[in-house]
Amino acid sequence: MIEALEKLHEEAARRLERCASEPELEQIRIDYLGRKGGKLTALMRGLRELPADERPRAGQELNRRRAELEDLLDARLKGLRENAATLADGGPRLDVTLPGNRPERGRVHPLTRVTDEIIDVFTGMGFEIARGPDVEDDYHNFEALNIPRDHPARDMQDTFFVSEDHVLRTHTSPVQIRVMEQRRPPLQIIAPGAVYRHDDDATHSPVFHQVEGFMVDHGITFGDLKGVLTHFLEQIFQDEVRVRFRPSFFPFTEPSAEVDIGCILCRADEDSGGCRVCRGSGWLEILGSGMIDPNVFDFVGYDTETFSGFAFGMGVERIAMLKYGMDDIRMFFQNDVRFLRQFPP
Ligand code: 2NM
Repeated sequence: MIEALEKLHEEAARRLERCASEPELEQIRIDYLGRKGGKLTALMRGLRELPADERPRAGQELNRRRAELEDLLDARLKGLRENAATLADGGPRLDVTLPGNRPERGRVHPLTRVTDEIIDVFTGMGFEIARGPDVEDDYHNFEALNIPRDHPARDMQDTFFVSEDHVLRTHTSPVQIRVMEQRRPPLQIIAPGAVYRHDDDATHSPVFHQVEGFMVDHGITFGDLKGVLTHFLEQIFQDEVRVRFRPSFFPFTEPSAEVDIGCILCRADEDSGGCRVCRGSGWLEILGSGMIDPNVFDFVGYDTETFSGFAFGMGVERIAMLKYGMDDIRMFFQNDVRFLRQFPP
C-alpha cells in the first residue's frame, strides 16, 4: 500500500513537470484525484480491505500524499497562469535591478587632441581663434600673400583647383589676410583648420591640418617671435626641449626662420648618427615663421611705417606623429579602432 502510494506520487509529479496547459493539468487532477476513476481515490477505497491495525497509518499516509498532490497541482496552475499573463503582456518584463550594459565611452581623435593643446597654449598668451572658407579665391590664397601669379612659389604647392580662380586652400594664411582686411592692430590671431595639397604618401596626406598665426602691433620684433614660439614649444614638448631658429625663406615673411626642436627620440644627440626620427641630425623641424613682409601689409592696407608683426605656421599631423612616435600619416584618417583605442579617453 505505502509502496503503491510512493509510485503513484512519483508518476503524478513527472506528469506535472511536463504539463504545459490548463486542460492537461485538469486531466492530471482527474486521473489521480477524480471521484470515480482517480488512482489515489481508488487507493482510499482500498483502505477498507486492510487489516484494522494497518488502517490508521495507511489512512494518514494517504491523506498526506493527497494534500501534497493538491498543493503541487495548485502551484503548477498558478505558474501556468502567470506565464500566460506575461506572454499576453508582450513578453518578460525588464528587470531594472540587473546591472546595465555600460556604453563604451568615445575618445577625442588624436588630431583633435593635439589641435586643442596647440590652441590652449596660444589662447593662454592672448591669441584669438579665427576661421575661414576651405574654398579660397586665388587672391587670398596666393596674391595677397606675396605669391604673384607667375611666382615660382606657386609650384612649391601642388594646388587643387576648383575653378579658374578658386582653389582648396593650400594653407590657412588666407584666414589671416581676411582678418587683417577687416580689423586693425593690435591683433593676435591663430587660424586652425584643414588644408589641401596634391600629395599622398606615408608622410603627406592630400587633406591635413595647420595652425597658423600672427601678431601685429606697433614695434613687434623678431624678439617677440622668438619669445612666443619658444614658449609655445616648451609647453607642447615639455620644458627641457631645445629650440633652434634657422634662416629660411617664405614669400610672405622677411626675414624668415624655420624653428627646430632637439630630437625627442635621441634627445638631440648630434653624434647619435642613426635615429630614425631625426635621421641622425639631432633636430626636428617643427615651425615656419618670420616677420610679415611689408608687401603683405600693403595688400591689406596697413601702414608699414606704423605696424610690424610676425607670423608662423605648423602642420598638426607632423607634430602629432612626432609626439606619438608614428611613421604613417594615413593612420589618422583610416579610423581603425585598434589605432584610436590607444589614446586614452
Ligand atoms: C608659415 C610660415 C611663415 C604666415 C604668414 C601669414 C600672414 F598671413 F600673416 F602673412 N600667415 N602665416 C606664415 C609665415 C606661415 O607657415 C609655414
